[in-house]
Amino acid sequence: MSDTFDELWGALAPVGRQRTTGGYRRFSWTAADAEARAWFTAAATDRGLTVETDRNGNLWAWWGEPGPDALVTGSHLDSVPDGGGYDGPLGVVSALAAVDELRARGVRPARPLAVTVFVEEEGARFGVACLGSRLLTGAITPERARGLTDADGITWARAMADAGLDPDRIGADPEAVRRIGTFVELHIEQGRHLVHRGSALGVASAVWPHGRWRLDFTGQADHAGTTRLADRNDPMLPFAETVLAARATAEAHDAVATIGKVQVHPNGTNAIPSRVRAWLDARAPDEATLRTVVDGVTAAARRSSGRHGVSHASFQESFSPVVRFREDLRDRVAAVIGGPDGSAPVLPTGAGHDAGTLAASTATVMMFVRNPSGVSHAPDEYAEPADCHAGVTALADVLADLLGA
Ligand code: HGY
Ligand code: MN
Ligand code: MN
Ligand code: MN
Repeated sequence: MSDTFDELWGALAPVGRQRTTGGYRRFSWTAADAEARAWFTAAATDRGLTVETDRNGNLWAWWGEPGPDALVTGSHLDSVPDGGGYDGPLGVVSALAAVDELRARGVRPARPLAVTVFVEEEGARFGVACLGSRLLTGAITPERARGLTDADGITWARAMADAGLDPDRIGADPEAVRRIGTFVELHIEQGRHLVHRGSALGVASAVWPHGRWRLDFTGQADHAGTTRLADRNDPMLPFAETVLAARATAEAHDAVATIGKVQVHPNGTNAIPSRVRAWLDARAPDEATLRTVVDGVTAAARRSSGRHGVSHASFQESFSPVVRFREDLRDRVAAVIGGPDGSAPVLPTGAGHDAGTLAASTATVMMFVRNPSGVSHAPDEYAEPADCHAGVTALADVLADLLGA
């Protein structure tokens, strides 16, 4: 058994980690991202893999000549603000370690194999999740992507150009998608299903439909001390009522709704805001329920804004339909990683992934590694070393099985 996981993990772990909280801030096209991409390129090159950057900024490290029916595995290296260290990197590090494991077993792939890193999976800087895989598959137009901006108004095009890539080349890459025979993504579980099942590993059955909506509340800026309450058009009030409405609506429909990002303008202690801009992240087991929840929240926002003399507008910024992974592939992988005591658990996820984007056009399967606390998108995200190593062995088993080795 080759055991390079720890060495790979130790080299990547410090990149983008915040001293204050231990969480990660690895936003696309920033210095931390460049450092993470350089780490990946060096680690892959050290393994004799040929690294190429596609027109959208995704990284592909090839074992053998790039070609049709490739077996591809990987994930992402970017994070949410103050995120955990496993969401994304566990899939990338495990893929490189699985290549080492396959080599140690004497496997020589009869078909091309690639390890990938998709760019801007979290959408933490530019607002649309899975941007690299959406561009690759044509699930977002290059025009829309080029114009996406971060909190400082820097566009995707500008940030990409500053990182040395040509934003005029971005867009669907049908040749690159056709080349993928099967995509396998290993990911830390973002929940506690595997803990409850007492299993280190699991396989995804589906990704819940989910999306992001921007909610704008526009009122009248004024002095906090001299403006009578009756004379106010304070956008903070309908915003606050909408946060509570989102929770109540989601609860009533067994869905989830989160408002975790808010921008207040002008954001002064002694100034009644002129505008509150908030983002709703909503997810549900099916699309009809998701639509009901989002309609309920935006209706509540409109009603509340009317009551407070505030104008309201809501915009859908991204939407991911339900993904059901191919059952034959799902069951095959569950059998391979389940080992002698039977198939591994199969579970849905409320988290979006590049595997979900690719599933629309490629045979795709996702494997999960147990997360003892279930916490994710936070510094406490963690997986036991023994479970990480089990994930590498299982990924190598799955790749070997899919290679017919
Ligand atoms: O938001 C998500 O579900 C994913 O982590 N991008
Ligand atoms: Mn994530
Ligand atoms: Mn992820
Ligand atoms: Mn004053």
